[in-house]
Amino acid sequence: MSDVPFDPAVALVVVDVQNDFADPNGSLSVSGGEAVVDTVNGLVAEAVAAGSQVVYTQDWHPPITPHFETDGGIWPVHCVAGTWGAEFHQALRVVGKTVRKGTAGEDGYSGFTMRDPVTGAEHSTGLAELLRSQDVTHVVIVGLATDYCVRATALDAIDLGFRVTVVRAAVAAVDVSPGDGERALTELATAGVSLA
Ligand code: VGL
Repeated sequence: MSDVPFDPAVALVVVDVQNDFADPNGSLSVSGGEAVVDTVNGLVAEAVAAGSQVVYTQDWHPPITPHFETDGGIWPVHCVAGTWGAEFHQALRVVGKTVRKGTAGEDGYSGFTMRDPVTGAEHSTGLAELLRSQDVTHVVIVGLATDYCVRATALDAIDLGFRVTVVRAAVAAVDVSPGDGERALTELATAGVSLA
């Protein structure tokens, strides 16, 4: 059992537990990514038992997007819509709705908002509206990767007025520079995120 106080006003948000990040053969495989799947599944079971809803995000890119280094961005091609890399890790327990991001070529770091990499315009993925329609006030964020999509999702959740908890044992970092994941967690704590 975790010490996360799940109840119906809490939602578990499972960020990007997709093959390209979580599988060792993924194109942007996160070290320790596969190891969080069991921990996430345990939290999913706790959330369901307590009446919390579980929502999943998926990075869902077109094959050509300025997000990818092949088109001027910084990332290897990953999570292309409809491919194996974009599918959830086969061991992930999926029991709730899925919100996709990056679908129109935007930078899709946050589960809440997408940003056009050319114009900078931001728009909602629909996640905040979905959670608010269920009277959710507190989001518990887990998944991949600590220093990108978990970080961006947690910061947006704070800005949107949610209470936010990130479960350390259920996240893993890209760590482009060693320590990026730990620095992201420190930044989140400073921004008001509880670390469990
Ligand atoms: C992510 C890098 C690029 C993530 C997504 O899911 O954290 N990281 N795109």
